[in-house]
Amino acid sequence: MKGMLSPSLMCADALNLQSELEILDKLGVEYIHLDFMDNHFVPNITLDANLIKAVKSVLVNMKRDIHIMAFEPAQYFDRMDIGKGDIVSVHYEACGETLHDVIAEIRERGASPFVAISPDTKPDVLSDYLDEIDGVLVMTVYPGFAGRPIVEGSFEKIKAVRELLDSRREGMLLEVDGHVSWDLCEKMRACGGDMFVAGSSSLYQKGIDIAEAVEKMSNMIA
Ligand code: S6P
Ligand code: MG
Repeated sequence: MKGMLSPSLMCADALNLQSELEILDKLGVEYIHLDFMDNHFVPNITLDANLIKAVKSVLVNMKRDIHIMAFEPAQYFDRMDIGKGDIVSVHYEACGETLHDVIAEIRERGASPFVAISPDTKPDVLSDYLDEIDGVLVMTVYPGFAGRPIVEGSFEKIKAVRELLDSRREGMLLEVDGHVSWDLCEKMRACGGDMFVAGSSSLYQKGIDIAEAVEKMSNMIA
């Protein structure tokens, strides 16, 4: 599977989101990463559900990659207008016993369910869900904020999740989210990542030319 980019909209220029989205779409970027937080599961709030819905009207080719860092995530699905073509990641740690139902609801809406795991969660917990999901989002920083340092052991964790996914069936996606920097993205790819969330450690560094940066990073994770 070729490596894919998912730039993080929470790191883009908040006063120019529409033009930033249009530029990425025209450049052929595969996904736009949309972080939703409830200020409880994580101590922050970023993109709001109405904004995540509104993004849909601007996209031509790029698909939404929605990462919900919230308890009871299904309550937001209508407001985000979740449907065909979307990837929706919900956190293992936030869902408890409801996770099977939440995954089923994402699937019923025609979207692609992923389970996200925070740095302290072991890959083994994924086993019960692998037959129901299309991929896993591995957090390589503690969720809640951009610009955080990578958590020790993240490369080994990407490798372990890759092995787990491949042992179950072909074509499952592994998304890496957190400190996907110029220095680390190639190693993350070599460890088995397919999709890479690009934020303040790469595409959204100050003064960068976005077209050049997208091309450079696409080549690095090809
Ligand atoms: C963090 C969020 C991430 C960030 C991304 C930012 O809770 O889920 O998607 O947007 O990590 O990238 P960086 O390079 O600043 O870590
Ligand atoms: Mg995220």
